[in-house]
Amino acid sequence: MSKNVVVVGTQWGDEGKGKIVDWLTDHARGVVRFQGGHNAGHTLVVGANEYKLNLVPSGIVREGVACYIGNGVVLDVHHLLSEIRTLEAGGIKVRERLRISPGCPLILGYHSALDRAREAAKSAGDKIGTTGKGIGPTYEDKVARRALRVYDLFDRERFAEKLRANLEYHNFVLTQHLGADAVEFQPVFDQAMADAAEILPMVADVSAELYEVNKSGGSLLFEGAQGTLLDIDHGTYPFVTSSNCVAGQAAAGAGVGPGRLHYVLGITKAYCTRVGGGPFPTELDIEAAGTPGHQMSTKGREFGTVTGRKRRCGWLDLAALKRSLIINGVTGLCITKLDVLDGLSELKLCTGYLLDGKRIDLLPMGAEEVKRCEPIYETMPGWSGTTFGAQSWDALPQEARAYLHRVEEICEIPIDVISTGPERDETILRR
Ligand code: 2SA
Ligand code: MG
Repeated sequence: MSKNVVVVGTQWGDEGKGKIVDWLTDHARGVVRFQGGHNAGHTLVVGANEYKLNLVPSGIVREGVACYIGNGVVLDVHHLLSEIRTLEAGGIKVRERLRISPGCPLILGYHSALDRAREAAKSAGDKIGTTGKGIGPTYEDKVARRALRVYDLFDRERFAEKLRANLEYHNFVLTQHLGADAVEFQPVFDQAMADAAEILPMVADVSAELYEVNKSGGSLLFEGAQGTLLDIDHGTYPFVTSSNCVAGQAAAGAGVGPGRLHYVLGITKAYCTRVGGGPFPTELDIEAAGTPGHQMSTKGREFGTVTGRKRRCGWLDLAALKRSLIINGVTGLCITKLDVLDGLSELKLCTGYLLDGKRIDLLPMGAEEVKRCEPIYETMPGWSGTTFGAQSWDALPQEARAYLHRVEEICEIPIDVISTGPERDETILRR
């Protein structure tokens, strides 16, 4: 019987989803991306090799697993092709195993130009801190019903006509409102047409293929990108990405019925990170040596995979996690990077906030209220032993088990998986 699993980040992204998707892929016939674009950075370590993936689903490093890019993904075809070439140079067969939905909106040169010009025009406190990849402007075009989609690439005339209209519209904004340069038609058109021929063999009816996989008893893994608190609707708006990152989006962004999503695995880092702007109630100083924040930043190697930016770090926020569990309908949690906390004398868990003098225990909606939240902490003893590479629950120090138990208790959710290192076998399965 097929069993489909959705893997989502429950924080602000970079929870370690890529490794878990890769580990789960043993049991799946296909891995599906359903939102976001090449703003995502998924790092996988397999033996001596490290892979950094942006668009290609993490299942690609397992032979025989099919990979799908669903209609909910905004696609920079040129970037995808370069990622494919890099993987192929490393001996991984991609083209035979990757399927791309014809419905993906295309990211074209003017989208990243708009993204960067808009960020540049914002004052320091208002900057979203986007990845500059053109994600937001492309989703805007999609919702405004003017986007060029993958299938448009295969009709030269229609593509040219739509592209001209879009450039006329966006160049006005770029030059008149943002003081940026106009984007020229010809280079965008020529590159798109050259790339079109190369991706054509990979374009397929993803929704129908996923249906067939399930019908024949195969299981699917839906690989979320970014994290719940960056969701366009439920995140700390406007400091969010422009897609829905929640588990329900797996259905709409891949073309599967919601009844076929059987298990939602929420990936939660043992502490929090955030890259880019926006409120972060449990944020710590990461610069002062010898502090917990510094340890999270350095030992956790918290740098953006796409942009190289330093990620902000802070204590695990259970009030935010609870919000995530509700929105995603999480079945069970996977805790990652526990070893980064090894050696800290005490640990703090945020169990709620003081908001305008009142205690609340769920992250509020929108950035303005979140900004005013003062975290309420519960302090727990740290552990002196190491959790790195532990392969069983019993191998964890007693204090580490107590910390995890407390998370389960406060959030009323089981921790089904614990990841104790980047390698596949550095994983504890609890049920
Ligand atoms: P965008 O580019 O429009 O999606 O940016 C909007 C916000 O979403 C955040 N965002 C991310 N946060 C964490 N990880 C992401 N992927 C990369 C990584 C990020 C990187 O894996 O490290 O390399 O900097 C990701 N993508 C988008 C972004 O920071 C904005 O706050
Ligand atoms: Mg990442």
